Amino acid sequence: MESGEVNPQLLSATINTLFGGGKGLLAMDESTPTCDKRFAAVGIPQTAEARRAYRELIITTPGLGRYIGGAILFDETIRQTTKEGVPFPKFLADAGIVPGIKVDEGTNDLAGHPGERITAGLDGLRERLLEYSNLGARFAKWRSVITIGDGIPTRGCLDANAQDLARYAALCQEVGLVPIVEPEILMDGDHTIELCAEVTGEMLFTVFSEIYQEGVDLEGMILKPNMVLPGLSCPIRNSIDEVADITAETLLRVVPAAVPAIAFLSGGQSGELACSHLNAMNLKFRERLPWVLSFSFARAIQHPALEIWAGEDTQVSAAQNALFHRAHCSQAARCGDYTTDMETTK
Ligand code: 5MM
Repeated sequence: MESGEVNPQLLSATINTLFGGGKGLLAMDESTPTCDKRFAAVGIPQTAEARRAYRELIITTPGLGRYIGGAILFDETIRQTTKEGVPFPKFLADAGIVPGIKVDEGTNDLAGHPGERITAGLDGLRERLLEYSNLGARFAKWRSVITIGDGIPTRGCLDANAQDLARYAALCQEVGLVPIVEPEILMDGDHTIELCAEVTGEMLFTVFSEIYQEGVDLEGMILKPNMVLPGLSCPIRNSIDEVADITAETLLRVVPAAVPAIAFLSGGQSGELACSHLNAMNLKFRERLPWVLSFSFARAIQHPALEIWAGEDTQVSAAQNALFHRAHCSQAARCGDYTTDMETTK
């Protein structure tokens, strides 16, 4: 193959491994500031060694590969090793979990658009992707952040973020990495679920327009969207079925059937709620979904484990049990087999 040519078989093989057997993804790609914020909230020291120890706890959870097909790492994490000196990507691969990498460099204010953000990281990305590939990554992730508020999002913000997502995806495919395209509509605000559906649909339409224009192979990418939810301070709270219906219908209108998999972010929902929503979509829309509908949760899988661990060596095993349980529930939801009884019969 010539340089720059996409290898669709390689991309498809990676995607099949990520989602085969009803599995989904574990996002453990918190940047250092985000990880430190989560540590500070439960009183864990914010050091590189504590971050390493926490990520080791996660990836050495016995049997995690039964439910998790791929784990998204952060730049610091992909270079770290277990206590015994095994590089994290190798440990994951040996456990049957495909290593992936977050390649965006966070968000900045979007010039000329007060209150809106643009994701950084395209400069030098081709070279970084090659390095990550050499470190063992087989897929990548880039997150754009869209806020709903007074007069926002603007068309300029949607266009700029969608174009960067598409350019990132094309660069990934060129080096054989499967791109996860993550346009996140934040839950912050008092907007209704209907407004979230409108903005989510508009952003996804814009993203796929750019993806067509950039020549991205639809069969060789993964979409990581938000679920369609009311804003956190919206007084109207919607039922599980309402969220499932409006989310699935929004996606059915705009996501091409050629895309093999959709893996939701949890966005700050509890593990139980995120699983209930995902499960309802897989149950109610089983006959209509052209794509795998799975998960790429961070907080909805990790949060209970982080609280139990709290930086204490003696708590590692209990924390791993909690992580394993959330991974199991997420996998059940991805198959439409989750019930809240699973939460009481651990
Ligand atoms: C939205 O965040 C992604 C999914 O996490 P949740 O399931 O908790 O919503 C997550 O992969 C995120 O992109 C990473 O944690 C990196 O976040 P930062 O803010 O550190 O770039």
